[in-house]
Order: sequence, then C-alpha cells, then structure tokens
Amino acid sequence: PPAAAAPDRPTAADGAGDDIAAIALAGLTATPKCLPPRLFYDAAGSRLFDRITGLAAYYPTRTESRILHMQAAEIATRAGRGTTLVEFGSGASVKTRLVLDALRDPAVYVPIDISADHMMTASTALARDHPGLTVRPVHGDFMQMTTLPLDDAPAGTAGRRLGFFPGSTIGNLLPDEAVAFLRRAACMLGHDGHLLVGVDLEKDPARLIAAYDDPEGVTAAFNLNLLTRLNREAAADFRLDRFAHRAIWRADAGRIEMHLESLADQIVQVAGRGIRFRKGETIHTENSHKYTPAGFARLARRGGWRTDACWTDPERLFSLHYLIQ
Ligand code: AVJ
Repeated sequence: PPAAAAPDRPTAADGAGDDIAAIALAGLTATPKCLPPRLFYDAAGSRLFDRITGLAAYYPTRTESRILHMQAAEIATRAGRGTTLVEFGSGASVKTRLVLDALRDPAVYVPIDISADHMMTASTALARDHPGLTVRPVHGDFMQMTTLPLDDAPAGTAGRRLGFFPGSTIGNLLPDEAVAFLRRAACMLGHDGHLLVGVDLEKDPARLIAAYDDPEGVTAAFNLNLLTRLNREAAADFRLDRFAHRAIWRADAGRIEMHLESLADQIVQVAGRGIRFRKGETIHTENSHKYTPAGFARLARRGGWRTDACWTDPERLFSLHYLIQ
C-alpha cells in the first residue's frame, strides 16, 4: 500500500495571524459591546466545542451526521469523480469523513481553519486514514478570504470543487454577511463548483434555548472561556465569577444570541485600557440564525446559488442544502 500520506504544511491565508488585543478592544469599546465568535476557538474552546457536540441537548451535530450518512449516495452522484473537497472551518471532522467516504475517489481535501493546531491534528489523522488523498490545509479565516491559495489541482484530477460548510456555522453570520460569504465561496469554488451547507431549522424556542444553555453548563464554560483567552492574550483581568452566560431567542431576528452579562458595575483592564461595564450590561458573543428550508433557499439565491437538493431529518430539526450555480 502507498506510504500513509501526510498533510502538506498549512498555507497561511488572510486572517491567520489575528491581533487578539486589537480585536478585543474594537468590540469592547463598541456600543453595544460585542466580540467575534471566531475568538471562541483557542485550544480550550475547540475542546469545549467538541464536548458541546456530544451533549444530549445539542442536537445539530448528530442530526447533521445522520443526514450526511443517509444522503451519501445522493451527494456522490451530484459531486462526480475526483472531487476536491474544500471545508470551511474544519472541526474534528467526523462529518468530513462521512463526506469523503461517500465521494467517488476524492482527490484533494482542503480544510480551512483559524485554529492551525486543531486543523493539523485532524488533518494528520485523516491523511493517515485516506492514503490516496492529497490533504492541503489552509490556515486562515474563511470569512476574510476571497481566493483559495491552491495552485491548480494535482495532475489527474478532473473533479470539481465541492465546498462543505457544515454545522450551521453559516448561522453565525448576519444574513447580509451570509450572502457575501456565499458570493465569495462561488468565486473560490469556481463556475462548476458545488456547495454543501448545513443549516439549523427554526423550531420551538424552548428546544433551541436548551441547546445553547445546557444543564451541564458546558456551553456556559465555552462562552466564558472567551474571557480566559482575553486575560491570556489581550492582557485583560476579567473575573469570570462577575460574568454570566446568557442564551436568548430573538424571534424578530430568527436567531439565538449568546451573551456574557456583567453581574456588577465594574471596570476591566484590557490591553492597557479600562473598560467600564454597568451591572446587567452584556458582551454579545454569538448569533446562531435559524432558517426554514425555503428561507435559506432564498438567501442562497441572493448569494448566487441554486438549491439542487434540500435534505432534512424525520423531525425536521436540521437541513443539508446541496447548492449549484
Ligand atoms: C459551530 C457555530 C455552528 O452556532 O451552533 C455551539 C457554535 N455555540 N453552541 C452553533 C455553538 C454554542 C455552533 N457553530
């Protein structure tokens, strides 16, 4: 058998070397205060997110995996042979394996991730299990990228590029940002590129809130870990016992919002600046937008994509959209 392949060294792309202190100050001096959700994913945050995916209340990951498994043949038929799989935000990539196993002789896997260590760990394991696959990691923020730093596909791969954007991470984006991302993805994937997007569906708000405020407190730890990261990387002195995790359903915006609420009037030092918090004031840390299948198809259309197929689970908790141009 061919020697077990190893991933290439990651290619640095836009947003790879973030200045955490500058990003933190920009968000914490804004009104209302906010921080970008990509800051969640330091090593501890990535581990906490992996734990979230196994929580009983957090249905998206297992539901999406089940749909991927059920629709593997449908995906393979549409994608064709020799595919280059481009994954926007590669997690521990259980779902990636489901897609790679479904595809017919995929040629190249391109994970794009802001967390280089996490990506290289997952890529090395995946390359070992798929010796015939070329793995080309890209270290960067896919929200800031407009081109894929890939030279042309390795010889002998006639396949198209299939984008894979799982987990409903697209829900982190405001609708207009999601449209802008979809337009950029069309450029990165090329005119015959396809795009497979996981989208969490609107449902009973109680079910949604439980998924973002689990009784085990793992999501609270995930949210609060952001402050620990700022203490370490932005010379801050947040006292975690003075902030509380909040998850709210904003029906008017069709999204779950995560916040960190200040439990007292306090001043926190961040990168040499004193940031004032009033009791009850929050830092808005994440949006998770929820769609109907038709609503997401309309958004995809605005981003230049047509919905070739939309698959859901029997309970219609989650959906997978297969988009073409
Ligand atoms: C990884 C962004 C899809 O929005 O559901 C999980 C992150 N936040 N629990 C989501 C998350 C709180 C997750 N995404």
